[in-house]
Amino acid sequence: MDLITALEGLAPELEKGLADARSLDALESLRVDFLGRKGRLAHIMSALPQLEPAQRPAVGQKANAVKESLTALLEERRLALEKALEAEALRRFDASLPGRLPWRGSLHPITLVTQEICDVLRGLGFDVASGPEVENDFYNFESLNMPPEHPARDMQDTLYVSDKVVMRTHTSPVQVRTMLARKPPLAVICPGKVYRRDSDLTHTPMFHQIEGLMVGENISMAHLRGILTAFVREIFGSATRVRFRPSFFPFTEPSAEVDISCCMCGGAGHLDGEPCRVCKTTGWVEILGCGMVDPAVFEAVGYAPEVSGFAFGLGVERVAMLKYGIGDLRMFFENDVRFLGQFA
Ligand code: 2NL
Repeated sequence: MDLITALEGLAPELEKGLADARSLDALESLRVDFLGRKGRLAHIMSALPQLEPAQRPAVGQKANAVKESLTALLEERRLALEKALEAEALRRFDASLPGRLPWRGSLHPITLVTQEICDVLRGLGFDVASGPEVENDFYNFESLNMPPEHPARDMQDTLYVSDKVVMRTHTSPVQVRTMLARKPPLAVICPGKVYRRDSDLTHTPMFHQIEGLMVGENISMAHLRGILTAFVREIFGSATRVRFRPSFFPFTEPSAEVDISCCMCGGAGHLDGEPCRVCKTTGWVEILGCGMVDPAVFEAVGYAPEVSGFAFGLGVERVAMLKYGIGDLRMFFENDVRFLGQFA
């Protein structure tokens, strides 16, 4: 059979194949079969060198024309197939199915409780301040009436960066910096991360603290009591009872610890006849430490001996656990979305 006839037979053959091609893969197989490097067109043209040189141009032109028409046939079929596949996909698409909602994030409970506490204290007249988490010995200890041999500086409790540099063990250094930068009267609270060399069921090496400080003329223990009572009633509810127990801190004198009536059992010590697990049947839970600022602290920041003031400090994790009835401190640090999502 001469080459021209063979070339002319390709298009009808491809059309036959195309009639049965139901997928883009089948189409591609046909393209390779007819137009590929080892396909039918190439096979026919491999006989070209055996022709008389005079016959070659005509066959070559025919081959080009056939190649073009085969390509056009394939392209036409491809467009039709794609259209059909798309129509089929649309037919199957059910616009009435419920959509997949994106997950919505939420603030961490520690952030929420910090914001709530700061909002309440701002309402009572306090400014909010922040400062470095890596501190000099002076701001973290020395200025707070804890001289070099003070037991609170023990390597057991403090994370040392170097001899004179520590991870702050409380947010008091921010208040010291505030006193050095401003003159009394002032009222400031300092929320933030603090660090201790401690890790067990009820302690983590990093936790969150909020400290408050009010300094002025004739600031007394009565102001301390009034402010802190108003504060805990805003946070835990207006029926909350408050009691002050004598305590000790190096930077306050006198010092006290504040208990509130148990927010789980309402102070009864029992819940549905069972002993209350939050207050261990005492009806009270400790919520914060406080006191009148020790004159040695005022001296360290250069304040006149006539000024007076009170200060207090609380652990945010502890408040969050009491407020939300969370029994395990580790929940705050595992970042399990099933836990975190409950505070949205
Ligand atoms: C606690 C007790 C407290 C302070 C923190 C303070 C700060 C300055 C001066 C005096 Cl600048 N005192 N802070 C005072 C008493 C207690 O925290 O149990 N915190 C978790």
